Amino acid sequence: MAQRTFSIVKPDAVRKGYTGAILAEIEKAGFQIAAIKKLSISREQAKGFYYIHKDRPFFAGLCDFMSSGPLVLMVLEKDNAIADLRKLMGATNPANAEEGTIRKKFAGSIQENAVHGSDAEETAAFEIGYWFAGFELL
Ligand code: FUP
Repeated sequence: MAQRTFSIVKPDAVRKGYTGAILAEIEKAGFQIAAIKKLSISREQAKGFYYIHKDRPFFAGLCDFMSSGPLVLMVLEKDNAIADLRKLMGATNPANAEEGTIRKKFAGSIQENAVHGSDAEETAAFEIGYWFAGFELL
């Protein structure tokens, strides 16, 4: 059954002009783009999104980075979307990402790692609801 996940083309990848190439990888892998928007977010919005990491040492740097320039927010749909997107993205640290993954191709560092993808059904539901209104997902 089709499942939804939430994804971001992060500011590093947008800045480097990789948005189109990353969207092409995602579509080539069989995902439908159910909703998409490009915007700049505030540090407060980034903090709310990454709240789960609030006590981690990288939290402040991560929120600065995510609010450093425009990003592309997406809801993606396909069978097994959550796990399949994680596989397509590759490891969090691009140094450990497998050949052919988005992070291997486009990420520069563990922080500036090009893409986000939800890691579970509950987080996907939270993340989609955090960035998209119901009317944007008809
Ligand atoms: P992922 O689910 O692969 O995006 O990774 P995590 O949820 O573990 O981390 C969320 C984000 O925090 C990563 F995408 C990048 C950032 N991060 C760091 O900047 N440093 C770290 O050591 C770990 C994660």
